[in-house]
Amino acid sequence: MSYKRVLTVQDISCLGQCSLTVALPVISACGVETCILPSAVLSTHTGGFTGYTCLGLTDEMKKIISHFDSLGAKFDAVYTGYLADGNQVDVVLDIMRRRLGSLLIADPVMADAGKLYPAFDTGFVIRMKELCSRADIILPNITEACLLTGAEYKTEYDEAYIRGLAEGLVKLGAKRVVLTGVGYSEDSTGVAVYDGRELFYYRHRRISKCFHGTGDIFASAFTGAYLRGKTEREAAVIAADFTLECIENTLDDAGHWYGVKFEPCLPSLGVRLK
Ligand code: PXL
Repeated sequence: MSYKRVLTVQDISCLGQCSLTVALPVISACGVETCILPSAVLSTHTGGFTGYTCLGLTDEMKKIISHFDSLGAKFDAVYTGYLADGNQVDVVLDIMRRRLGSLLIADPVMADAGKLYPAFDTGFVIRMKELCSRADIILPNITEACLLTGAEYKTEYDEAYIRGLAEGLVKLGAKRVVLTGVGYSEDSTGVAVYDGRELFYYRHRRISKCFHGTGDIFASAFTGAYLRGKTEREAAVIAADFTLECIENTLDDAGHWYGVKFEPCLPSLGVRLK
């Protein structure tokens, strides 16, 4: 088996089961070496906790990149998630300009359910557009796709609307689009993969309760599976099924509101990748 190495750029939320505390175990469970470039340290994620602390690490990121470069470090892919501010887009672009990574997988983490996350404004959306325009694969949810393309956010839509979003994102410059949270009926959701020509759709059961961190679970499992040689479609299906399994494992615990209990599900990733 070829051994792959990814550099993931996202925050450390010390409590909250998202970003790096999800990406490290999930990608590692896929059998892929996971190097990290922390964008910020937060006490918790920003979705539902109040009074969180946040230390942006832009200056340190620049130093880390220079050191990596001096070592001749190379990564099969750079996978980006939550960035602390728009300036960090320049850091990611610098990683690619220095050719430390050959493939850029960008999850434009900034919004959900029609709303930007608390830390972001429209200036951040403009910077995220720039990042996505350079990416090989992007993994937005519908809210993020709307912000990136200027399309109207809808909760009910048809395939033409989803195709329009995917086309808009490819027009922006992204080579491939993996759109999450795409549901055409009340009891189902799914993922759409667009390669600039064909729109592939994978539908699965929808659980009405919303959980934080599931976008990071999906993007991490997708990245791990893709680096293990799965196609974009196969990786999207594996990631969607795994995310659903993690949500199902959390449903019976009403007190566990801030993330999903993904840890007991990690062994199934190896099985899914066989
Ligand atoms: O799961 C996405 C995410 C990552 N990191 C931080 C967040 C969020 C979503 O709210 O707040 C800090």
